[in-house]
Amino acid sequence: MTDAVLAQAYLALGGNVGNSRAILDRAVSLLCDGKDIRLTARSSEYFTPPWGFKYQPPFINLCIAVETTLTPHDLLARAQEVELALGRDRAHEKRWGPRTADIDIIAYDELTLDEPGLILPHPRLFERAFVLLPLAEIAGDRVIAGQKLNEALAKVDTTGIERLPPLP
Ligand code: A4P
Ligand code: MG
Repeated sequence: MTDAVLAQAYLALGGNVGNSRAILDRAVSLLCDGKDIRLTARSSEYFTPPWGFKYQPPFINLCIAVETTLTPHDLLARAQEVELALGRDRAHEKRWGPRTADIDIIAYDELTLDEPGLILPHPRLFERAFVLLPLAEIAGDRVIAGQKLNEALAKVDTTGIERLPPLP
């Protein structure tokens, strides 16, 4: 990986179908191949109550920081390839419903983008404790859309979220 045009991005991963911890671990490995995308930080995994559509199993969530030579669109395409490789079936799922692996780009450098297929920073970031908690663990002092993540975290309800110990 050359460091000519390196961007820093944050990604949020979540899943609630199958062995989510193993699936998300695989997602991180597939995504961060060390060539176009290099992992620089990884949060703990969290057990989180379902948000949005409540009648579904709890999720496992985590966040990662990466350095990448990919454009934001190519990074999203890569994330969607990994979702697919891990068995995500967009055609048969409901919005905010169960899924094997969901990968959202939370921020890409200081870029703001508002396109039908890609919005940056992620538009629902500040409503989601299941993203803010792991993200603040690895980037609490980072400011996104004018808000420090630690301060944004203090404003959301984290009831029911549990930080999981690392797997042996
Ligand atoms: N898209 C636009 N901007 C972005 C971005 N910054 N990152 C577009 C990723 N994708 C982005 O995504 C729909 C489309 O959003 C993509 O095709 C992409 O072009 P999707 O993954 O199918 O998402 P969605 O379910 O329709 O909506 P959304 O708001 O992205 O929801 P999530 O986060 O995917 O919702 N509860 C807990 N506790 N933990 C979870 O992880 N996840 C969901 C799923 C619901 N409840 C949850 C969790
Ligand atoms: Mg998504």
